[in-house]
Amino acid sequence: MQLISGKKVLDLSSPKVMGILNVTPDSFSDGGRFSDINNALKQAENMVKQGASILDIGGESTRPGAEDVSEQAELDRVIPVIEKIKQHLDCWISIDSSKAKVMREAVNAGADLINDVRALRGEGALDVAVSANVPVCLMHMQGQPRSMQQAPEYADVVTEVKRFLLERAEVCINAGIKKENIILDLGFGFGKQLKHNYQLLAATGEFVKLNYPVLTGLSRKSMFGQLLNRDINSRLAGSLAGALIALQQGSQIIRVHDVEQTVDVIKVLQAVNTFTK
Ligand code: 7PM
Repeated sequence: MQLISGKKVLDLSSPKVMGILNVTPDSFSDGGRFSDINNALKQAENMVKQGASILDIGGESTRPGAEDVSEQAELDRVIPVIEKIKQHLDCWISIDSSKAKVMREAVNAGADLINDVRALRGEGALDVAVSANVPVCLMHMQGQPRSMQQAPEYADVVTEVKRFLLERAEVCINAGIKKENIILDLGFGFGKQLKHNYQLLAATGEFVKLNYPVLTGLSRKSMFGQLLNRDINSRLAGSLAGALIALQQGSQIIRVHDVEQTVDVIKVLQAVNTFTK
């Protein structure tokens, strides 16, 4: 399995790490400042050095409980960072946005992949993704970021998430997105109770069987905070355990803050496979 974007190829026969790039600007800034951009570039260089194949760049609008960020603010934060990284690094760049205009401008600025937690349901997003002709990550979310964690319910979370993702994939294919350009994401923490997150994690292999690459985003999430009673900065062990569980079931892309440690986990798993051949 591989992803192709323009001249770039990402081989998924071994798992790849997507590093989360924090582009929250310094206080009183909407982004675009020299210090914000150079800070982002330093983080980016570091993550690529540690083994990230993809950098996911987002302007904060999709965070659970978050207020919406204006389109212009998102553009101001994200576009200069994409341009800068494009100049200096040859990793894949992912734009984490649900807004059509942000996606379009990001791809024009050099983004290789669209990561949309709303699975291209926003106004104009599907059309932009079709024209952009780059891989897209479709994520499951129940409800809207602001309210989605208020007692989400499912009869059967695995069945419902699977049905949603397959339906969105079909809509995308019918609109003109190539099947090989679609990545699925179970959407940990997005309208899910603790039990739902763990039921989905255990069912990752069922999603892998659908024959789309599966992206797993667990890093530092509250499914570890709640379970382990750890605050946001003490969830590394939980996140690595979760990553390994997803990797063992065949998830091809792991989206994380802690690139170096996640790469080590992948290498340990690969050693088990290599030395038992
Ligand atoms: C606060 C809570 C801040 C949660 C940020 C988050 C995913 C994503 C996010 C994911 C994909 C985070 C989340 N999570 N995109 N964007 N998959 N594809 O932990 O799981 O970064 S935002």
